[in-house]
Amino acid sequence: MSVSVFLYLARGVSGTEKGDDPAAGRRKLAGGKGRAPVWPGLRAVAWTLLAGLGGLTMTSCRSTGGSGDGTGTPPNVDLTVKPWFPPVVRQQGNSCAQQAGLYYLLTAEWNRQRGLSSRHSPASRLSPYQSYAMLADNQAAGTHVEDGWQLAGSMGVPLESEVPRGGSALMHGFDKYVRAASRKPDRWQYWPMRAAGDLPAVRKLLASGHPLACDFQIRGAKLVKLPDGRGTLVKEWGTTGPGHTMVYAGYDELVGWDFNGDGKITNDIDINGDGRVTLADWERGAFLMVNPWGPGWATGGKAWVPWRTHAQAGWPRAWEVASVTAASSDKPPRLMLKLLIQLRDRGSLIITAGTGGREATRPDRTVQPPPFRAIPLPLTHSGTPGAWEVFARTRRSGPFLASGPLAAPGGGPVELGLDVSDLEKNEGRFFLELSAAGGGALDGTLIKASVVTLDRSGRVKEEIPFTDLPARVPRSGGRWVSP
Ligand SMILES: [Ca+2]
Ligand SMILES: [Ca+2]
Repeated sequence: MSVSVFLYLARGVSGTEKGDDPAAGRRKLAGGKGRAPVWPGLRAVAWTLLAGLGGLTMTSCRSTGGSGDGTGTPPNVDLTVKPWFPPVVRQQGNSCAQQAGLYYLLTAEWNRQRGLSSRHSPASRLSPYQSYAMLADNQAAGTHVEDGWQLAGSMGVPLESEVPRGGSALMHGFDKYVRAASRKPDRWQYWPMRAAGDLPAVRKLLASGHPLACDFQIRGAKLVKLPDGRGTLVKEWGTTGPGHTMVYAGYDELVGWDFNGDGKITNDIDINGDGRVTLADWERGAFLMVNPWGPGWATGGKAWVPWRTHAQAGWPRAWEVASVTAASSDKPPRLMLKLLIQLRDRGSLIITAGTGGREATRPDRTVQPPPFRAIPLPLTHSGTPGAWEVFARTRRSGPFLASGPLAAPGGGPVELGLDVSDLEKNEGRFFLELSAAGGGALDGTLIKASVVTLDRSGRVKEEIPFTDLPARVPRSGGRWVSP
């Protein structure tokens, strides 16, 4: 088993990734080009992860049959009927991870917390497509939920009305970046979901209004229609190919299927013949899943996922589910870097902003705002990276930005706004450095650059321009300073 797990982990790095629109998936599976290189120490990390997963397996051996309740959670939950749960839509490209993490989960969390509806208009929902443009080298490329949340934690998330469609260009307009920067996740977590003992915590999350992200190999999955009009059930997942990120929006402990064909739906019979009764033997109990493939899939885009499939899966990401919470207040940034810039290739661009004294020639404090950052972003916990985190782009050395031109959606220079509030306390002059990571070269023009201070409601207080602009950006990078 360890060997097969390692192969899955290795595949996550070197070949296909995640997400798969049925049409785009064929291109992706055939190609797999444009992959980022494997970072050093990957093998060691993968084996460390394996050791951790081995411990999880042993824990799961202790699980027995039974209802799995005892937490006071209701027998069924359906969050899709809540006004704050966003409408089921079809993903563009292979954006499933950003759809699940940002459009579904973070929109639901943001609006539930604020008592708002997600149904009125695109201005009531968060867009997955700025993150997808930053993380995906092309529309057939998959991304990671972890990366979307990491970037959202640094930059915030624009509304669907501001970035309605997928594409490779980044959002254009400083004011949009300012608004997005106040919409951030507070924290996110990965929860074990492989044994009966894991169920109470996961049920409790759903029962308290937190939709979850899940991930399975969907290629080759078998769907069946349930009798009595209860919709579609995923009888089994595929065992090959890339993972696909989906959303859990509820559960029902009565929904089940007679998997062993004995005419009964049971949770206390050893149906897989391994001599013990574990979650893998439960025929009853399922999560209500929403697939980012949209309303044309299964029953209105939804299907039941039997709890047992988490215990059966050989795909490590199926052994955990993910939750996120929204920041409790709309806290606008206090200091933003505003750039009007055009580069032929953005993939190696590192941006460093700094401050120093009024006469300083070098900064005494600097920040590198993601995604234009050289240093990996830290995990949100002190443990070993789990299956959802270990291959994330933001865990490698940056920049984290996918390749492609740095330009506005219609071509021409793009206006960016990057949160550099960490520099706020310093008075004096500002420094800006553009550099190329990993032996890359910069090719383009910096038209305008300034540092903008904002008040507590996000309104511009002051704009301090850098001098000597516009300028051709030197191939190896350049430096500018404020007066
Ligand atoms: Ca049965
Ligand atoms: Ca068994």
